[in-house]
Amino acid sequence: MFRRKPKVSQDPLQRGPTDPALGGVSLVLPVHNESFIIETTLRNYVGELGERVSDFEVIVAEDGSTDDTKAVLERLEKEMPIKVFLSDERKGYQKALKDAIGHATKPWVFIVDSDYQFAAIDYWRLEPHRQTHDVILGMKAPRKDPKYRVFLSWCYNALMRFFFKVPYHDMDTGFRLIKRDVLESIAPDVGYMTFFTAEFVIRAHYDGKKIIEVPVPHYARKIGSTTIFFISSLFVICFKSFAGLIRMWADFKRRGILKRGPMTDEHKQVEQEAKITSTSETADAPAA
Ligand SMILES: Nc1nc2c(ncn2[C@@H]2O[C@H](COP(=O)(O)OP(=O)(O)O)[C@@H](O)[C@H]2O)c(=O)[nH]1
Ligand SMILES: [Mg+2]
Repeated sequence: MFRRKPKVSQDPLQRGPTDPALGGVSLVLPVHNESFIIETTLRNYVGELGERVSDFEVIVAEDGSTDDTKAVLERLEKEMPIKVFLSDERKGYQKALKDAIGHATKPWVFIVDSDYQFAAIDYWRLEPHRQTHDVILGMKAPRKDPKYRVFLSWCYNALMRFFFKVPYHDMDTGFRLIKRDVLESIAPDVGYMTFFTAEFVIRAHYDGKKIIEVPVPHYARKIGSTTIFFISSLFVICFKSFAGLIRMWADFKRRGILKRGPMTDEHKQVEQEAKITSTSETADAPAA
């Protein structure tokens, strides 16, 4: 139960250039009411990665902001290589992220919270794992958020480990680099839990994808406040998250996914053969 605290590696960072054979990267930034910090975030990420990642694009997914975020983005779009998508209505984090993934065109998608709680330079901690993994999660080491958030997140991750028997410790991270085809195949199924990443990680795990957690530094929010975990709505968020977790667990149990464990190549072959047989049976069946 108790483990040694993960530590950020002190090895010098190899800051690109990336190997073009690994494919380009779409940086996706979900944004809601971040007028004071979004410019800093974008300048840092474009400055650090723009020239060093071969074939790079930036997708900004703004979502129903009621402050000046839209105006700031419209100004920045004229001078920086970014693609901005604005929405008048707030879709919510999960839906906004699913839509934003649809705009990404590169083989890898780097999804990062836009409030600069993760530094652009720490992308290079994830990069070496592109050779061997499908989903690379930046594990906050340590998390620099108010104590109640650290506690809630610890409980949430512990519950997910308990119910789903997964080995991960920071499944709701806001710093993740994921193969686009994996995102595209799994993201449409995400819907039980309130947010996105934790449910995505569990589904990817059972789909047999290779997942790694890499410790990265995390910084306190410099300006603005959380737009998701307002203290006033904490009870409702916790209740909804737990209810979603239980419904997903019941669904996985009913479908035998928990018993089966993560898909192996053998499972995939059996499933493929079953699909071929059922389609050929349908084709052979006489028309009614
Ligand atoms: N697209 C979109 N982004 C959101 C929404 N709510 C928050 N965000 C963004 O999601 C990221 C994480 O939100 P934040 O409130 O900082 O969550 P916390 O770090 O977990 O406290 C930030 O970049 C926000 O701008 C939303 O409704 N839609
Ligand atoms: Mg934040």
